[in-house]
Amino acid sequence: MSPTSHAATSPALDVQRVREDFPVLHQQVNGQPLAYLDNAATSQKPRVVIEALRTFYEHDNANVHRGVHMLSQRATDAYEAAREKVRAFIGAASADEIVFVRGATEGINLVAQSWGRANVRAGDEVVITHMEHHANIVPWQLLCEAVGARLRVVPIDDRGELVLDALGDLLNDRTRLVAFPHTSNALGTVNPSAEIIRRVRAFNPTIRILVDGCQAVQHTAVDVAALDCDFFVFSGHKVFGPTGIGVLWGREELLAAMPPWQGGGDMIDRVTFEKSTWADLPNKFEAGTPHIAGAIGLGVAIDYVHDLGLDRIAAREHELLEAATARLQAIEGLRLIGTAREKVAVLSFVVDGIHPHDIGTILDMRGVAVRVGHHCAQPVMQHFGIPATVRASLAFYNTTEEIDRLADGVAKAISMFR
Ligand code: C6P
Repeated sequence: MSPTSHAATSPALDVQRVREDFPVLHQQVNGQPLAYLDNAATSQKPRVVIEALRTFYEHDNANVHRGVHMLSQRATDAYEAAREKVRAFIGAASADEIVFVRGATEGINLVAQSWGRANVRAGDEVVITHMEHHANIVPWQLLCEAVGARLRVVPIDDRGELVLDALGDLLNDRTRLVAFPHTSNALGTVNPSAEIIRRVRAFNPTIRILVDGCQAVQHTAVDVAALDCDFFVFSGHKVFGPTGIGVLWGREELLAAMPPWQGGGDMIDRVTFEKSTWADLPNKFEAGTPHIAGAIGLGVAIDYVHDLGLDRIAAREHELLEAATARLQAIEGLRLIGTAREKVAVLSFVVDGIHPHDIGTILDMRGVAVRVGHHCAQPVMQHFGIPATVRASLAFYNTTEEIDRLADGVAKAISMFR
C-alpha cells in the first residue's frame, strides 16, 4: 500500500461529477441512498456504455462477419473496432490475439481445454496459487483429472501475500503452466506479477504463464507485452462494461497452434462431412454468434476508463483504501483479512462473534451493498480458518461518506449482536 506508487500525474478526479455518469448510483435502497461497495463482484456502468448498447440495438443490430448488407457491415466494423480498443488497452501486439469470450471464467476454461489438453500429459504439473478465484482452480483441476496431471499450489502467508520463495520449490521439469491472479478478489493483494513471471522464465522459458487479470484492469494499467506472460484474461463487467463479455489474450503463435475449443458457425474455413478446417485467429475461438453489443459496450467502457485516466483512478482508490482501512481498523473486534503491502481497495473482514451474513444484512438495511461469503475463493477462507468474510470493494466513484456509513453500519451490527 505504498502511496508514492499510486501518485497521480494529472489533476484529481472530480468525484461528484464522475458520479453523475452512473445512473444506478442515484437511488434509495431501504430508504437510504445507495452506497454501492460491491465493485469487485461487478462494477456499475457509466451512461455512455448503457447508451452504446441502446444505440447498437436501435440502429445497427445485425450479425457480424456474415452479411453484405449495411447493418451487418456496421455491426462488424463496430465489433472489430472494439477488439482493436481491447488490443491497445492491454498492449497486445495484434488484434488477432484478442479473443472475445463470456468472461474470465470462459477464457481460463478455453486455455485449459484447448491448450491444456494438447500440451499437458500424465505426470505433468500445473502450478496455481492459494489465493485463486475458483475460476482459476477448477478448470485446471478438470484438466489434471482428465489427463492424469498434478495440481501444485503456491502458499500464502497471513498477510495474504504469496510466499514467493515456495514458487522455486514447486517448479520442476514436469511443470507445464503457472497460473496466478494479478490481484486477489478476496484479499485485495496485488501480486508482483512481473517478478513471478521473471522467476518462471528464468527457471524454464517453455513453461506457459496465465495471468488472471479480472481484478486488475479496472485499477491499473496492464501491458501484456511488458508483463511477458503467455495468456491474460479479464471480464468486461468488472471494468465498467457489460456482463457476458470478456477477453482472452494469448500470444499469437500459441493461439495459432491450439485446437478450436467449441465448433460452430464463424470458426470454420471449410466444412465437409469428411473434414473441416478452421478460420484464422481470432475467429477460430469465437464459434457462434458472439455478444456483439457486449463487445461494443466494452470498447466504450475502455474509452471511458482511458478518458478518466488509470493513474487518477488508482490515486483516488488509494485514498479510499487508506480511509477505509483506518476506519475499519479502529473498530474493536474487527479483523481485516488481507493486509498485503500492495493492495487494491478491497477490504475483507470478520468481526468476532458475528456472522458475516448478519453484518451484510444490517448493512443492506442501511443502503450499503457489500458482498458476504467466500467470494468464490474457498481456499483463501480455509487458510484463514474462517467460513466467510464481509467484503467491501471500492471504485473511484465511492466517497468517504460511504466509507463512514460502512463503518457505522458495522458498529451498529456489533451493538445489536453483543
Ligand atoms: N469475481 C467476485 O465477487 P467472471 O465470473 O467470469 O466474470 O469472473 C471470474 C473471476 C475470475 N478471477 C477473479 C480474480 C475474479 O475476481 C472473478 C470474479 C467476482 O469476486 C464474482 S465471483
